[in-house]
Amino acid sequence: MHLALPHLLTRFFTVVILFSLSLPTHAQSDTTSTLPFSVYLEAECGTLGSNWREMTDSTASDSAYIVIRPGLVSKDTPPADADSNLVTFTLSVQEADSFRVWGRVLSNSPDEDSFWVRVNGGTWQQWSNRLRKDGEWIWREVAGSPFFMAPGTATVDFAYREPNTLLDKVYVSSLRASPRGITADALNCEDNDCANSPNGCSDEVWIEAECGTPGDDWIYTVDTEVSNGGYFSAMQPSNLTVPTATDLPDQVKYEVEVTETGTYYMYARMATPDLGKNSFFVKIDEGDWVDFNAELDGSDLVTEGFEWKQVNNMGDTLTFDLEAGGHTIYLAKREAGTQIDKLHLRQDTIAPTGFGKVSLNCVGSDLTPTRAPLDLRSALDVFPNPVGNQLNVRFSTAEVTGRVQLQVIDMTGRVLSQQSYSKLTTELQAEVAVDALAPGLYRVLLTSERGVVSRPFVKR
Ligand SMILES: [Ca+2]
Ligand SMILES: [Ca+2]
Repeated sequence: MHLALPHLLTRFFTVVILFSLSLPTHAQSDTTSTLPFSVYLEAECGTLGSNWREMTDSTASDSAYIVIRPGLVSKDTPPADADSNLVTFTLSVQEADSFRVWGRVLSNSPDEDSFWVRVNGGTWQQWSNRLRKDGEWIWREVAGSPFFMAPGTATVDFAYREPNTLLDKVYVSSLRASPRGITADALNCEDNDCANSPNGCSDEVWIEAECGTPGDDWIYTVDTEVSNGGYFSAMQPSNLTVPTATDLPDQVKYEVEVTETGTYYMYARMATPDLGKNSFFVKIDEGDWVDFNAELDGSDLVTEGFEWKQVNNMGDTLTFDLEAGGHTIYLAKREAGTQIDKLHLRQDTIAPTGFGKVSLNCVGSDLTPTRAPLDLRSALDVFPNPVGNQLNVRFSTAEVTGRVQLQVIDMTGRVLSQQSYSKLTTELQAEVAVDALAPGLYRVLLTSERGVVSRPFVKR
């Protein structure tokens, strides 16, 4: 079946193109991403416009939520694009990907259960479906999600629609798993983003365990209640023998950058399901392997859920003298089933809390087994190119059926228009009016359950 959709995008093209078109085209990946990214943001720690109120509630995450000032309603269209009307969340995206956005919301009435939401200043989405459940806090995915985001600073704006819809927390993730509960640590209440404020991170290193390069004996587990939505553990059987080589299947390798020469302690955010699953080996560069299997005083290493533990050598204090520059950390299996969420190097013995700061190592490794990569790029064709007034989009593959989102974005990743289709057969065809676009370079993006695929095009 061929779908012809002549008036697809015309009405959206009122957005002014603000950015120069000389930006490098390699800023966006043409293939499905393979690296996980997920962060929580407290609503009350966002940038709140003056029309928003922070309220307290012991059942909300961090005991606080936000709500629009009484009397403000904007049901048919978004309210005026003024700072006072918005709540803005800012985050650093390291790799182009399709990101799901969720909100933890509470509504008590069918006339009090909606917001407007947009990403990177793109099209406002009316989010008014399923926000209400018996006056309870619930996690729901916002309308229009997932959204494509390019590397760099990304923003998520909420604006009011109906009154008295409460927003507690926001979750942004490249993973499909649903957020749960309120225990996960939010990124935005303290200065926890090393990409946004590198000075605060200059004397320390943060490493997501699941973003290293693992051998075949490691398992990646998605868990939306741990840092970056996942952790590593080694497969059975355990191996208590100190390793004698590197790059073996039961090891994980991390390439890290240390910006300050100094003496470092290592911390691990980890969970020990039982006393037979509470140890691993670690080494840095050409150093000796360290047998980490006990608390610092030599007692049994036990955690309650995930906790930060100071890494030591069979109970003895351990430090690493590191020059500024690149280093390699190796992790090796000791007891299978020990769960490792995150690693941290710092120059004192103050244990981190929560998720710590955002790791910068979740880029660049094609080996991290997160989602099965599916390169659908050859299935997507856009023509003519360069284009004058009407762009033809053809997506031919039997691999993808179901809901498909078509977006036109500029070279900063800003969504200029979007439309959803139900792809029932092998081929989807759409005609996109682009006459309102300023001359320059753009990209068509198709998001499906199997991932993101994109093609650049030039508007004459
Ligand atoms: Ca909150
Ligand atoms: Ca993690």
